[in-house]
Amino acid sequence: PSAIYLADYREPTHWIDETHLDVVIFPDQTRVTARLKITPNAARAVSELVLDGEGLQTQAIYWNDARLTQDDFDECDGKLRLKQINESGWLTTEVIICPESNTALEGLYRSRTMYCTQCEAEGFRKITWYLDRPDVMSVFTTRLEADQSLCPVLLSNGNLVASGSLPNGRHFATWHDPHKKPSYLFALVAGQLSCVKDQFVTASNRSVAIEVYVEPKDLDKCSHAIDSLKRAMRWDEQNYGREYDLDIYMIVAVDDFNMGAMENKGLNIFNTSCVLASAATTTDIGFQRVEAVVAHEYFHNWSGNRVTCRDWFQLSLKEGFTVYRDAEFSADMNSSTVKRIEDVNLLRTAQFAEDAGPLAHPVRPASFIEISNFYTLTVYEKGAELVRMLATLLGPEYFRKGTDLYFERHDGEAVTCDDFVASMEAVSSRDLSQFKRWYSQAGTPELIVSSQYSEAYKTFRLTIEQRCPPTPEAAEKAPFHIPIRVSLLGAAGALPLKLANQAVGDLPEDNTEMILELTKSEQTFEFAGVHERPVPSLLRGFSAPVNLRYAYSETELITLLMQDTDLFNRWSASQELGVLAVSNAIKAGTCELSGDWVNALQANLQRDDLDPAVMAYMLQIPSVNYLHDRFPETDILTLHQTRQDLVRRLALSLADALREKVLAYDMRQPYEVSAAAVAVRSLSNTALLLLAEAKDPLALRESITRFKHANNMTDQLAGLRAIARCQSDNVVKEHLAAFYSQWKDEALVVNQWLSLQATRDEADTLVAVQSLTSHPCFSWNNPNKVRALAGAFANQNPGQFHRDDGAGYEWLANVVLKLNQANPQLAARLVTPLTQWRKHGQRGQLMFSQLQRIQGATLSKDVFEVVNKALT
Ligand code: DPP
Ligand code: ZN
Repeated sequence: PSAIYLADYREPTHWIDETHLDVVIFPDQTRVTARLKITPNAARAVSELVLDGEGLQTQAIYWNDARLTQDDFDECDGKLRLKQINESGWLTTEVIICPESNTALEGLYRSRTMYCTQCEAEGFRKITWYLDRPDVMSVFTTRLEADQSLCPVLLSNGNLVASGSLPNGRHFATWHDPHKKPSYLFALVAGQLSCVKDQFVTASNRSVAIEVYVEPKDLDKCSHAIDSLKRAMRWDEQNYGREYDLDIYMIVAVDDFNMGAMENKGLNIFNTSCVLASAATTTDIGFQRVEAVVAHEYFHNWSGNRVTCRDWFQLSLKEGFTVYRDAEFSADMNSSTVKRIEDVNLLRTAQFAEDAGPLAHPVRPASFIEISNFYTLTVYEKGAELVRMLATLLGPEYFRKGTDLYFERHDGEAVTCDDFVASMEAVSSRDLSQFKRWYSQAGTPELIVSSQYSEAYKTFRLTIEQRCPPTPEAAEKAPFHIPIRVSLLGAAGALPLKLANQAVGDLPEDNTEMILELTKSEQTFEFAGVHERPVPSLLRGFSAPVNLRYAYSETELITLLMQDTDLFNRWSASQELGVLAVSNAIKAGTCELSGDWVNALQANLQRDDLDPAVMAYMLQIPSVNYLHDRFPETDILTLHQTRQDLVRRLALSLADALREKVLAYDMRQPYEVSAAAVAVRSLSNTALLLLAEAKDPLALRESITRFKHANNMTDQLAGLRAIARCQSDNVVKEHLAAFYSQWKDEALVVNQWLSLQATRDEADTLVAVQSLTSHPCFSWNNPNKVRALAGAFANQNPGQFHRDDGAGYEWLANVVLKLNQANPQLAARLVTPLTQWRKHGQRGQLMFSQLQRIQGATLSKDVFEVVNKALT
């Protein structure tokens, strides 16, 4: 396999103005006839037309209704070449495909009772011959035909324009999508599905039908998705002036799905895990995920579908922007601080590691072998941070003007990240050329900050240096343009800020917070009129995706933890205190907790003006992965044990306050997913789990009570997790068995059951995990199951995955080899933890040899790219 490069981008040689598909489904044999209106692209003046296709059995090809012979075309290596296409005309191809044997879940495939599609990024070529690239946009008309009883429901994009019965128990439906779209947004569904209907009235008073299609057993789990959709539709009207543009919006829930969900025009296809929700079967986190993903896919209708990507290097244009949009939506619907904490945790623990490893790539990559490998945390989460920084630099008013201009300028077009930034520049008259380095340079910049207070001059200076480590695409980095939100905390709160060279007239009314713009490798910012030595509150709200280094003393961190007016930074200080404790423990070889830290947490636990959900996060010691980033020289198992020890000691020291939180919780309240209710559960369950780590007698009792008498999945699972941490092996097994027999018919709950077992830090966990792969509930063909077991084991069980004997690595490599050809996308994702081998010293050699073993097999493009980059 070879790489393709952004620098080689050329416009397509031909356009496809209209696409007429006829899809005739028979068991084991689906016939696809595509009639394409082709027009040469005058700008290219190339007469050869080269179409993409994979795994198609070509039956016939016609040009303007004349059947072509073998001399007229050439079919090889996934390309169909037609020589003299110099003028407009109709190309018709007939192919046979077999969705039943499609385990890669790309293109058209069968999942349980239905046929469905996944075309992003390059799956459409597995359905028919096409110019399968996002800058070729076409108007689609799709006729579906199938057996009426096997596939009573027939759906595609746009509006239903015809339907009816046919002889032999068959029927058909024809759908027309009036909006031009690239092939990756095509979708069809055919199967046995039930439907929940609702409607939404848009700001301009148009009525939109909402239809959610699920298996009949899941009909009672759709209301949360529908409510979330309606909230998202309203929110996008109010916050971005974007209205929905078709008369119908459909969502289909599919159990076998590689991604979370897919934004196909008018016909979203969702992984069941991102759409179904009920109190009995779904945790609070699950409910919030459904809300976020439903909103994300809906927001794509503008940021992705109406304005799409010119090429796949621009993926973050739609994904980064849409993740930013869904994050702001979730922040508005729930606790904004909690949302920010969750996102920053993900960035710091996983995206930073990606950006520091062999697979690091810029938000806009310059090359790739397999685009599926670039649906990454960098493209999504870091990409969203770039949009957030633009919003910070411009301020809300100009940012909104910028998005309005972007949508207006480019409606119906396929564009680039540069076009997005150009709209921001146009409305704000700011020069963002340096900012654009964020799109082309990989790596997480490090900010090294120092300060100097002058008692005599009443000045406070912040000197900020930026460095960015080398990444595969470049050793040297030019300085980034970094917005740093700061406050200075004095004894009585945040101080008014004035830079030494700033005129008083330029100051805003509330000037206790300021955005410093770092553009050089090193800069000093001097504040004047500072009458006491302040504690700087830096990078508030995580205003840039960087590693901040400032030598805070413990006392300063505690001041931030208790008094910062930015709640996010109070949490951030709590994490830094955790890092400090780990650092002390590593140095001293024992784990003494600082009394001041414990007292501060205690005091926070007793405050009633603090969001309990944020408090719950303040009680968390940073994850092992994050700690490993901070202490790269320390072995991962040492870090894991140190962390566990710290968690236990923290629980012991806070035991009284934690017990109070457990006992104050009333389990019998009716379940509600409001931010306030979620917060109370979160703190109470966090307290229970901490006490369970310390084997506190209350946890022994309460874990069982919570498991047995919970009226919702959040509490029941919290009970089970606590049981797994504090009870004897027999009691744990007994409750795991009880949980399974209670929920064996609910696939999504069974996933939780698998994950819980895969993340147990016990010597026999790997054996248990291996034997679970032969459990009747498990299937290698279902990505959710594989992720719940193998993904959870490799990513969330540091203690067992990194076993000294390397058996954890070996098993993961076996899983990757098993899935390599069957489901390349999934396999390539699962291999990720092994790619971090360089961080693991001696242990890393064991990971390395497993990567080599994988490399020795005949690899799919997906796995090939990841493994080869990891080994270079
Ligand atoms: N369906 C994936 C997402 O929405 C890819 N577009 O992020
Ligand atoms: Zn997306």
